[in-house]
Amino acid sequence: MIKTVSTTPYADQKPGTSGLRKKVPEFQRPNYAENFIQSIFDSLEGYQGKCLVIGGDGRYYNRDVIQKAIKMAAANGFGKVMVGKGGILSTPAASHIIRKYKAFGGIILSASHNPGGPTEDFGIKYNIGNGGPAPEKITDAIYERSKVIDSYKISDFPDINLDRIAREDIGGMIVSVIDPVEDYAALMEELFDFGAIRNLISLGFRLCFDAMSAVTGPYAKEIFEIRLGAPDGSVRNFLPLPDFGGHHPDPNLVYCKELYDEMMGDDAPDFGAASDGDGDRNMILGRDFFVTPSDSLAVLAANAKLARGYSNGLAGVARSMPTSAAVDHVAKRLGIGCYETPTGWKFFGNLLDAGRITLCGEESFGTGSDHVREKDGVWAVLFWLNILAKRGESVEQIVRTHWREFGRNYYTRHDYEEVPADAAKAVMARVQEQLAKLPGTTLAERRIQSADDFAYHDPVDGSTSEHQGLRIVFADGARIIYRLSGTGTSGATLRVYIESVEPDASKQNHDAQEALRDLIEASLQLSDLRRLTGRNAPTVIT
Ligand code: VG1
Ligand code: CO
Repeated sequence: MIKTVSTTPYADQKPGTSGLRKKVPEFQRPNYAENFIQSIFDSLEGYQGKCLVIGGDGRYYNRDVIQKAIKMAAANGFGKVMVGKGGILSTPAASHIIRKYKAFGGIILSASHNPGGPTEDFGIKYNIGNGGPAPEKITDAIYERSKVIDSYKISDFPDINLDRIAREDIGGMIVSVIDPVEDYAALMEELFDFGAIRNLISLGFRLCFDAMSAVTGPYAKEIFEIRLGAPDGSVRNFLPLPDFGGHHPDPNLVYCKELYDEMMGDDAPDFGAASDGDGDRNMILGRDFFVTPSDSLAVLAANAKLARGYSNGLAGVARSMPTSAAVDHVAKRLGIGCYETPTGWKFFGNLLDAGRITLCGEESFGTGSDHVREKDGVWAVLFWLNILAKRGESVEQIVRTHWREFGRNYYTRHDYEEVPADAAKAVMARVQEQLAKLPGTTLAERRIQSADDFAYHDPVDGSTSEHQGLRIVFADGARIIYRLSGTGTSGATLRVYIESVEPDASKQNHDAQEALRDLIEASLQLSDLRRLTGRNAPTVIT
């Protein structure tokens, strides 16, 4: 039976960089999740009788919201729901399932790299039929709807058993509980040379993958250990836990310190990698060597032809604005298009759909291609393994050779987390008010060429997205960028991104923090950040 339940709107259901993210207790308020899900459905047209994919990263509250979403999909007239067993689907796997089965769209339950648990974060994101995050036109419509919603529809059948693979007709809708890994693993086998990687591993190459007690565990176990033959134990923290073992499932130098320390220590494996809560991020480490995500994108672009799925070369590449320009140098050499988009994967969708780009990435440990419409952690790891198997060199050798050939973009991001919103806004305002008079002046002994509030004009659909970060660009290619995070759930997170270009091979061996010291200091002075926030140091440096 279908029930129509009356409700009152919440004013704060504005999707951020990647869906709606809030603390679990906020999501547990009466009808909070229901309101948002109904607002999604109310913003869509033409889904009657079609298929909806539902899955999440296994965090606390995942199963509850999945049951609600299934019952609401039935009541709203979807013909079918495909849901991952155990409620599990990594974000890239969900994207693939949507595309492969030509679903109308999907609901992904995740707050990605944010911590999980009863008092931590939860999130809901809607993906469209191309498998990618809904574009701003839709997320804006969802938000508008959520502000006036007065009822939602839900079927009252019993909870679905999510723990066995089955297909049932319930309440006039097919519910199919699917293996979350199978289709995804098959896609990876098409794109990469598993034989070459298996061979590399059989010759003694040691890899270590940290799933951070999040969603990639089952994927990594199946792919790295079972299909590629890495010894048992190569995949760590492989059991998805509702609270990620109490950690931030964020693969960076701070939250994935154990793996990092191991990779920097004696007897380190040849290769280390990690992914985040929902499986779309990746961190790549070689023995005693950290690969900056921006460099990783550039290396993958330069070596793409070594992987089967990209042997015909690349149509073009794209990076988010704060990502370093390392990949631009590769695109130039290859003579292919290079696009600069705002932060967030939703901005790559049109370029991928239009066939303008094949690879894209973000500085925030996100890399992906046209195989799905999300960034993809395990995919990036396999791409690296494929290149390592084909080149027979170490991670460090490959990156250092790359720098010599294309120049090195020294890069760092400084995050100031949980800053009071007013203080963060004041920092942005302080920079904003100076933008107009900066071009032509000198800062950190470099001439400023341009300074603006980044606005993106989508070349495919003609839409414009404004206020995507404040950027200061120097004549020598260096940049300082200030941006407020759109994924945090407490206070504001201020991000400062700093980059310089070093074409001279004899000067490419410095530590990034050292090489960028003058620009970092200049960024603090220009924004008056220390005084306005009371912070003397960033929370996270990558
Ligand atoms: C951050 C990253 C951004 C990424 C987004 C979602 O956003 O900077 O590059 O696309 O997270 O990633 P923000 O607005 O906090 O800077 V995920 O893996 O959290 O879905
Ligand atoms: Co993520």
